Amino acid sequence: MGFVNVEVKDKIAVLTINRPEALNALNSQVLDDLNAALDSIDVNTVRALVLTGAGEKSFVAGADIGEMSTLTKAEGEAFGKKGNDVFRKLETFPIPTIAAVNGFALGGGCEISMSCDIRICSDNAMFGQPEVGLGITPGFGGTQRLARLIGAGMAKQLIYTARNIKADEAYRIGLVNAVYTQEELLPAAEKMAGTIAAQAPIAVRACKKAINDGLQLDIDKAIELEEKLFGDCFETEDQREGMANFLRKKDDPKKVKVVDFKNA
Ligand code: CO8
Repeated sequence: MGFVNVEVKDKIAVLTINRPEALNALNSQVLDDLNAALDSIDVNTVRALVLTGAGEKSFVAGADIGEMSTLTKAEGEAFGKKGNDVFRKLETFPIPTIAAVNGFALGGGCEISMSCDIRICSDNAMFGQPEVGLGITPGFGGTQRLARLIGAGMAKQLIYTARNIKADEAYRIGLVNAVYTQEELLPAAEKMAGTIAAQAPIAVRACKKAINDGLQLDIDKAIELEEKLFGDCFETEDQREGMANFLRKKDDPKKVKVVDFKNA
């Protein structure tokens, strides 16, 4: 699909942003292709998604500076909206998403990784929001998501100073969950996606919705939302089979089996 490769392996999909000659920088076409790639995923069969970048050097080196350099105010705002619409689609994608950050994740690259549920990275990864050094703000959600993920104080420091950070610091401040060697990164992401895909899909999706939507609500409303989503899991085939499997196991440990959840 143009600048985005989509590979579906059983119940997981791997999306690779593929513009290595520009370190996978996001121009309008890449954003359109990413939008189309997300639309192409059948979320009834695919249960987890991995997002990565082509090549060994870069995940995404930001929005395309060449394309942005001549934009008017109105065009700048429209470009911001274009990116935000795609990133919001990714953030609210019904199934879990994992960013496998395999190198530079700068500007829009850091921002797209933060639109995923989970970030893991290779030891050569570098994160940052260098926009103020270019005379702009992070415009694809960086001011909002970085502050929510690592706290306002650390986000402000990184954004105001335009300082890039390496993988170990990204791990220390909680921007990524784990750091792997370059060779280990994608297999680790696929393994995690596979583990997620083996759980009851209706429940996993409900957890994503509960966490994402709940974080935008006050605690009483958030708990109400959790109750509703918890209730929605009952009477599903997967809830019945998941619990029945546990009870069979109690009767006779030899009856332990991996439940083949049907997404029903
Ligand atoms: N945009 C366009 N092209 C890029 C970008 C980019 N962000 N990053 C790298 N490239 C291109 C280079 O121009 C170069 O192309 P060419 O071979 O034709 O000269 C090629 O990729 C390879 O890059 P380098 O030669 O620079 O590779 P180095 O290893 O020397 O350096 C770096 C790698 C450090 C990543 C360097 O390329 C760099 O600093 N890139 C820019 C990083 C950056 O500032 N990113 C943030 C951009 S701003 C942004 O993302 C805002 C998001 C919100 C937008 C809101 C819209 C309103």
